[in-house]
Amino acid sequence: MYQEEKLKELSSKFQIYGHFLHAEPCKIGHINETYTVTYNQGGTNVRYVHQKLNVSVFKDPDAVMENIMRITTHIRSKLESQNVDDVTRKALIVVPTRNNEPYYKNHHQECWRAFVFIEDAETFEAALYPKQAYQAGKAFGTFQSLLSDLPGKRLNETIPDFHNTRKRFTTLQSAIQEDRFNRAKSAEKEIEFALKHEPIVDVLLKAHSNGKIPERITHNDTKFNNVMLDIKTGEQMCVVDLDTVMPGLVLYDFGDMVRTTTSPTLEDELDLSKVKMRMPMFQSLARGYIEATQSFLTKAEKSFLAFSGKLITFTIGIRFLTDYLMGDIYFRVHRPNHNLDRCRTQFKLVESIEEQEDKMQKFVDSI
Ligand code: GN1
Ligand code: MG
Repeated sequence: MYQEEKLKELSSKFQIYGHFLHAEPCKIGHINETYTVTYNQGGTNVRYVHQKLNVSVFKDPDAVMENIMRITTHIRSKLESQNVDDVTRKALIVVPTRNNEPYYKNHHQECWRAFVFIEDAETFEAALYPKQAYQAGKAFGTFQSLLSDLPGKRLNETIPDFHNTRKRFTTLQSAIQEDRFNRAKSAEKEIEFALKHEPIVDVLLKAHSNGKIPERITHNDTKFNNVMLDIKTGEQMCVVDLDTVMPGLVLYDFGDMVRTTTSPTLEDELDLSKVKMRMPMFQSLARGYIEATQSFLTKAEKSFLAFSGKLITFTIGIRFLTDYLMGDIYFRVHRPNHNLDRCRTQFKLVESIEEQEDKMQKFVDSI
């Protein structure tokens, strides 16, 4: 997958004027292809991120990059006007091409972009202690808050109906019916679990269509590994992976934070006995998020926070299950049955949330 020549070629396309030294693939993420690239600039090593956008998932790269340019510029100018220090690590910086375009398309029709590498920051697959969960809540809450006054037209929907659980459920139903790879038999229990949960599918969609909860600008992929934490202080610096930032419900964001910060395990953990929703993580996450969003979060939105963890974990679970049944065409897989394993982990977490949902709800109500 890693082609050094290709990356070298890229270095002359962006407004980066150093000498290419080396590149390392970044192994996280199921969709795009990402590299950390080191350049020599007059004797000093500087790093950038080069990333190939997956255009079969993001079908309109211009729309994606238009959003990202608007978002990052807005956040940066807001932080600068507030005299915040260290702005280069608190807002992602897109490096334009030498023709001043936000991305470069090569002769294979691949879309590449470049970002300034955020130094002295790290990411984790799962939260190690509550302070990290607090920082995750704060990071995405702050991000939403910074974008709450983005001027101009509505952001582009880079993937329409991305978190529409009803649509995801319908797609699963047809994948079960078609069973093109003869895999439904091996996922009987998971299919049963999914179908049994149909009653939760429309809850947030209804609350939104009834006008109970508003559309806002949301991140939509709030995995814990998208939060950059300062290596020395552990404080959140910024969030990355902005391709799905678009109009959405804040509950989708909070739900995916619950999914990815509260269990000690990886998303594809095989030992399901280790998968659980840890209450102290949830409490810190909720506290960090509610503190950062107090300027806009409504009572109605807050009332769904605990539920959203279950819903989004379920939704990602059925997306993995659907992809397993459809022959692994969407999420990158690294072993046989990988998507089924991922689905099992999600459903186990849903069960753990269900066991503790009342307590989660009570906690949120108490702040
Ligand atoms: C994908 O590639 P990555 O890890 O950033 C997916 C998310 C899922 C996630 C599950 C565009 O994100 O929606 O929650 O995998 N992104 C897209 O790990 O589908
Ligand atoms: Mg992503």
